[in-house]
Amino acid sequence: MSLFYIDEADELNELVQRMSKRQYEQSPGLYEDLPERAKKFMKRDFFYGISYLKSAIDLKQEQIFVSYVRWTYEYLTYLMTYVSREQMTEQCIEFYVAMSVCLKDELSPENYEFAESCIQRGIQEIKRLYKEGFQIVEEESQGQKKKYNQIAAEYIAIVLRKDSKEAMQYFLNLYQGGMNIADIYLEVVQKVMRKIGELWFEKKISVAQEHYCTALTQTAISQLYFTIFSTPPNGHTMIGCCIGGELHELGMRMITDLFTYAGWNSLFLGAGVPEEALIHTVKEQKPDLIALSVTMPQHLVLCKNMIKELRSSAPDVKIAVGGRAFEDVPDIWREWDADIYTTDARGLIQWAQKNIS
Ligand code: B12
Repeated sequence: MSLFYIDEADELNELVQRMSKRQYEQSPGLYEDLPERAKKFMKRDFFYGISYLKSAIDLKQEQIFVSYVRWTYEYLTYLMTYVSREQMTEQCIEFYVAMSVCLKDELSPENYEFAESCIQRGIQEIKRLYKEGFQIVEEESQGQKKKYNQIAAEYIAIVLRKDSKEAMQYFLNLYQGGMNIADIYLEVVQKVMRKIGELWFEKKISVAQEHYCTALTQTAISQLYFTIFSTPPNGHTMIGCCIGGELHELGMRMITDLFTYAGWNSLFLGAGVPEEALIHTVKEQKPDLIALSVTMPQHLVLCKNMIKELRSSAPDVKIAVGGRAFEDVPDIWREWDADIYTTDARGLIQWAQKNIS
């Protein structure tokens, strides 16, 4: 049975319609004032909100929803600069009130109580952000870190002036200048991508610029493959993939590349791998390690279910989890029968070297 009583797309659509209607009723003048584009966004945000709330309830982790509320409030503040902060705050709170009212008949009393607690914590978070303000704070960096940050900034500048040719050479030049592959990946490329995410979030670059940077960077790192694939094999195999509809695949790709560089036979299955396809590949390849990546918290439940499936079809394989979605729930993997969670590839490789003989 589904968590919400509704199971069909039509019914979900209808629930979102009710939520939107409720919000317009609660906020006189909003319907007339809101541009058509913003109306569409608001509807989409109800869909998103429901999906995050469902994940939070399924996993009994309020933080998943609270982080989403925070993210949305900050994102909308950057997006809707034509609305005052007071109005924005009021509308966001009304949004969650509408959500709560309309969910009452859709959830069991126990789930509704949990959902209501998530929503109330989310509203408190909005009030706190309104009072205290927010901004993305650059980490103070010194020494080697500072050098890496400068390198990342230089690469971003190249990408933003659309110099594809120079970008393609950039990581190769770093390698030829003496920087090791793990540092290029984890200290430069990772930093670049996260910074690009911030620039998109703050509306300083467009969606197209963000996509261009991702595509270019994926190709530019492949210039290093001549050395990544040159390590003699160590006899171990690992499979890496992203869970369900997860599209963020660069992190997992970097992990499999670094395992390849450490001598592993690494199979990167990318994003959107059907469950049966992964199970089939595991049975066929008999890997020592499977690494599952989740960036968007809505896919955490699928990850949990996937681990269950893998445990019954390949009981001896080691299973690692990681990715941005775990940052809010860093201990949840312990309840799932996974073997390890680390925040980056270096930690996982060290763990694998110790625990897989
Ligand atoms: C590029 C990008 C995309 C690309 C991805 C393309 C691709 N081929 O990968 C596209 C355009 C598809 C995309 C789409 C979306 N994105 Co996006 N995206 C990003 C961005 C800018 C960079 C991601 C990245 O490559 N990071 C660099 C890698 C190296 O880091 P990483 O993934 O964290 O991986 C490292 C570790 O986490 C760890 N790790 C990862 N996996 C694993 C697994 C194991 C086993 C282990 C041990 C460790 C581990 O090791 C890796 C290497 O160190 C991020 C910004 C950010 N902060 O990351 C936003 C970001 C993740 N996206 C975001 C959003 C909102 C979206 C969209 C919803 C946007 C939209 N409205 O459509 C969609 C959702 C798509 C979906 N269904 O999944 C938000 C998420 C916010 C949130 N609330 O959770 C972010 C944070 C942007 C932001 N600042 O708000 N995105």
